[in-house]
Amino acid sequence: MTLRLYSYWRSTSSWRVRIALALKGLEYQYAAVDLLGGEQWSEAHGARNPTHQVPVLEVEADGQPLRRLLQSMAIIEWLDEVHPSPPLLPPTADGRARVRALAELVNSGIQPMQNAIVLKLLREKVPGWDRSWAQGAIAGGLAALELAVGDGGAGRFCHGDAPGLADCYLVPQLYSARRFGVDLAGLPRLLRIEAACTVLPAFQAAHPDRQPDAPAPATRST
Ligand SMILES: N[C@@H](CCC(=O)N[C@@H](CS)C(=O)NCC(=O)O)C(=O)O
Repeated sequence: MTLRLYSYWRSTSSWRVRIALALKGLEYQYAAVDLLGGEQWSEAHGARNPTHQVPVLEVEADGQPLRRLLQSMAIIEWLDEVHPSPPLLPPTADGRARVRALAELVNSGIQPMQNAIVLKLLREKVPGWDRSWAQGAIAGGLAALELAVGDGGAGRFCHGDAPGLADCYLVPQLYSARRFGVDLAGLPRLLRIEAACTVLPAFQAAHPDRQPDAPAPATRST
């Protein structure tokens, strides 16, 4: 089976999938989609994903038609079902509901508020307003996540002592928060979990700076 991930180095949604692939030790082909250069709007990418977004995971297997998986949550859950070891979701229904809720706080609660298309529309309506909007949305969402992980279910990671689905969402979101200049001082649990993640080789391999389409630091836009 060949896996091909359509990704952009700094896309937090692609990064989630890269972490999951790395945690599972799965080899994959990296196919860069240059979001800054507008490549997502090409006909070719539109055929892969009607939303023109990344990530897209293509799956090629002998004798089977090409499959395209969309949406980081669906992709990571598919990976977990098809490649169950190590598991990214806990064994109990209660545990899975907790982990999915933590991930959704980021996936549907924070990231859609600060994604590039939303900020562009805001900027066009009220110049200069996009950054403070994003800061407010991220700060509010992360404050809720800090409380949610403090319910007793966290260990070294968001759920227990092994990295899992919720951690795939947390780490990229904290990176994004820093890019937007959000004050993270009131989030000690999230920062402690992030520190436990970032020492792991899987999280290091998935980092934007390590991706083939990452530009040299001196040539990066903010
Ligand atoms: N809910 C989607 C979100 C995907 C998403 O927002 N992708 C962004 C990058 S993080 C994107 O492709 N944006 C296209 C653009 O900036 O034009 C997922 O989890 O996969």
